[in-house]
Amino acid sequence: MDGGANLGRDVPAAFDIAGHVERLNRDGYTVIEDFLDEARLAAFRSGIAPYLGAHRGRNPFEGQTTERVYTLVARGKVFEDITADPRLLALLDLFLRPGYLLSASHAICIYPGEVAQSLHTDDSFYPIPRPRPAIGLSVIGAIDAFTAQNGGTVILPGSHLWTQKQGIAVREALLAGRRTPLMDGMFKLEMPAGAIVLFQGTLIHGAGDNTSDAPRLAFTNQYCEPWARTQENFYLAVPRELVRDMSSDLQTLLGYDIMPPFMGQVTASHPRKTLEEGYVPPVLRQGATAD
Ligand SMILES: O=C(O)CCC(=O)C(=O)O
Repeated sequence: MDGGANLGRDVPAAFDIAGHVERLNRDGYTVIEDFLDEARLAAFRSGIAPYLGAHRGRNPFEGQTTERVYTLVARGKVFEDITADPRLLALLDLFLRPGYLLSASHAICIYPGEVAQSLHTDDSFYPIPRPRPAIGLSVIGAIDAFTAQNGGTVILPGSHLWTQKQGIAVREALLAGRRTPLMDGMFKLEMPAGAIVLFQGTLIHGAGDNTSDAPRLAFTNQYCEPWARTQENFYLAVPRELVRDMSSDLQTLLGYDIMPPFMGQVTASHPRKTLEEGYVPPVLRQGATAD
């Protein structure tokens, strides 16, 4: 993947697409430090506040001292904006086919005392042997600054290129409390509030433990190829009345588009037709085979 073009996205001239692409190819991840400015950070905090404080994770993977707020994209304008930020899309355009989808979108609040999440890859549920190109890319964004103490994401640079065997060797070593040379580069990502890390779905990572005395608020948005099944079922989770008012990029991310020649069609019509006011599915209209 080279970083030559931005495919017409409205990105600032100073945004170093080629540098980000180089790091994504080489290390499997790249950090965009100034992704959210102060205004967006404040909007994120006030937008998420009504949803926080009610839940904890139901298993060690979600984190039993961690709170997740799913379907974040549909919970307010700031969440829409960060999901379809042109800088991010300009990078995703270079790794995924046109019509790529939002696969998961949630806030992650790791409370003090949380243990480290097991290391994993975000596209491991696609049963295609490694090494292989990533089927998705993920964002983890810092609303609170990430530190080595508060749960900064643990990353294994270069692991996006590994075989299945290498990943298993690291997981076994960790379970046995051993180290392997494969773990030499492993580190906890520290980044300022407002920064995001964008990484390949094949990169091994996991949330760190929170030994600090404050929560670590973050979000993840994960994107996948248009032919892959998404983790969150946004067709059912996001009401069409909300999708109707979203940007065209976001409508595509939520699946209201076609992957040529006809993947995603709705009764032989374009899925955006379902967003029209008063739309009635053909199956409920006598004599209608399509729109
Ligand atoms: O919150 C983090 O730092 C990582 C979370 C993560 O990797 C996940 O939940 O899949």
